[in-house]
Amino acid sequence: MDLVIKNGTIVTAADTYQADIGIEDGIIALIGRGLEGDEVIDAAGKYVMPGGVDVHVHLQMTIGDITSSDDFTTGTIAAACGGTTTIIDFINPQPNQSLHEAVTERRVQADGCVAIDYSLHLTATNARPETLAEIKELAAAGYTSLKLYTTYPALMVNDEEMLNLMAVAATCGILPIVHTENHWMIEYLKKKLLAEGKTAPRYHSRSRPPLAEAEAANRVLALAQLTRCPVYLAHLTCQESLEVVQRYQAQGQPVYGEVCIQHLVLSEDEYERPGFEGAKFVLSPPLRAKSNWEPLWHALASGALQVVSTDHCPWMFATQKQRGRDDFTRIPNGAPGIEIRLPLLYHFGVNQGRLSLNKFVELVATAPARLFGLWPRKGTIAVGSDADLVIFDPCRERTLTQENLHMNVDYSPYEHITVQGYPVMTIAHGKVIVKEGEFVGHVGRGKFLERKPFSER
Ligand code: DUC
Ligand code: ZN
Ligand code: ZN
Repeated sequence: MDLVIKNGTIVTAADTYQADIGIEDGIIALIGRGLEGDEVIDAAGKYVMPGGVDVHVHLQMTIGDITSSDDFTTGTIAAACGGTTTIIDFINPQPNQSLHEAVTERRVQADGCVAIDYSLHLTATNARPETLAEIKELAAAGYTSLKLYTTYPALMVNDEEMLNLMAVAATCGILPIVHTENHWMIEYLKKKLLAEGKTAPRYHSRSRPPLAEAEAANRVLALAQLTRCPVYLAHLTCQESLEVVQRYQAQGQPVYGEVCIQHLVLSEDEYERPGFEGAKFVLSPPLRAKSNWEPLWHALASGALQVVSTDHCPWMFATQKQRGRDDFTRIPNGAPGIEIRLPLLYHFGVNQGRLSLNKFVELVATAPARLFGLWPRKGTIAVGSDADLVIFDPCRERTLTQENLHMNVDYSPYEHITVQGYPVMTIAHGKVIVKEGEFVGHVGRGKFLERKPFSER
C-alpha cells in the first residue's frame, strides 16, 4: 500500500465502524484491520469520512464588469481546507455565445488551476433549437446537469423555454437545477421600495419574499411534471417552498432539493446590522426568518431535501459590495461559504442533535455525488473509489474569522461563531493536500470530471 490510514472511525452515509484504509495509486484498495503501508497516518480518535462534494459554487463568475473574488485556485484551496474534495461550478454563457464556447471558456479558466477535482453544470439562457442540440451533445460528453433561472434578466428563461429545455433534459439524462424566484414579483417590489426611498441592504430581503420563491417552485415543478423531467431545486430557504416540494413528492414526482448552509445558520436579522454591514449578507434567495430553520433541518433529516451546498459566491465588501451603497438592488449577490460547509453543518447539525453522523456525511458528500453522477467514484469510502478522504476531529474547536480562513474575501459572515468539530486533514487521490489547516497540495492536480447520466445514478 502507498498509504494506510490507521485506527480511525470510518463514517459513510450507511455505516460507522473501526477499520484501516489502504490506498494504492490514488484509489481505495483495501479496508480492513492491521493494514501496513509505505506511509501511515494515525487517525485514532478521529472520523475518516469521504471528501465533501459541493455541487453549487460560483468561482470567478463575472457579472458585468465584476468577478466573484475567489478564482479556481483560491476557491479550491479554501474548499480543500474545509474538507471538500470535489466541486461543481457552472458554465456562464454570454448572450449569443454557444454552450460549447461557454464550456471551452470555463475549462480554460479551470483546467490546470484547480487544487481538487471539479465538474461543470451547463447553464441555458434560451431554448433555441441549436441550444437544445448542444445540450444533447454535451450530455453525451458528461455534462449531465443544467442550470435554469426564473429570475435575473441576463439568465432567466420563460415557461415555454423551460418546458422545451426540460423535455430535452428528460430524454438525455440531464438533471435540471432550478433557481426559483418569481422575477416579476421581485421587480415590482424593488421598484416600489426604491420609489419609497428604501435603499438600504435590509430591503433586499423585503424585495424577495418567500412567496416569490414558493410561487416559482410550484410553477417549475408543474412544468417538470408535464415534461416528466426530474428536477433539483437550488437553495430552498423557507417553509412555503418546502410545502410545495413535499406536495409534488407525495404524488411520486422525482423532485430533489438543496439547502445552502447560510440558510440553516444565519437569519434575516443580519440585515438589521448598522450602516452598510447588512450588504455582507445580500445573497439570493435572501436570509429568512429564524422560524424557517427547524423546518429546513427537519426536511434534511427526513430526506425530503437531500443536499447541503454553499452557493459560494464571494464579493469584496470594501470594494465590490460598495457599488450598492445607495441602492440595495446594485449590491452583488452572494457570500463566501465553500470552506465552512462541513464544520458548520457538523456543529449545528450533529452536535445539536438535528442530524446523525451518517446523515451528515450523506448530505455533504454521498447524496450530492450520487445525484450529480459521481458516485461511487466520489462520495463514499469503498474499495475502488477515489481516495478522497477527510480526517475530521470532532473535538477541534475553531472560530470562523476571516483571518484564519482561506477564501479570498475581506469578511466572514460567521465572524462570531465558534464551532466544535473540524477537518484536520484532507486527502485527494491518495495524497495529503491539507494538514492542520494549511494547504500542502499542488494546484493543477485537480481533474475535470465527466459525469454519468441521471438515469444511471
Ligand atoms: N445567488 C444566486 O442566485 N447566485 C449567486 C449568488 C447568490 O446569492
Ligand atoms: Zn441561484
Ligand atoms: Zn448559485
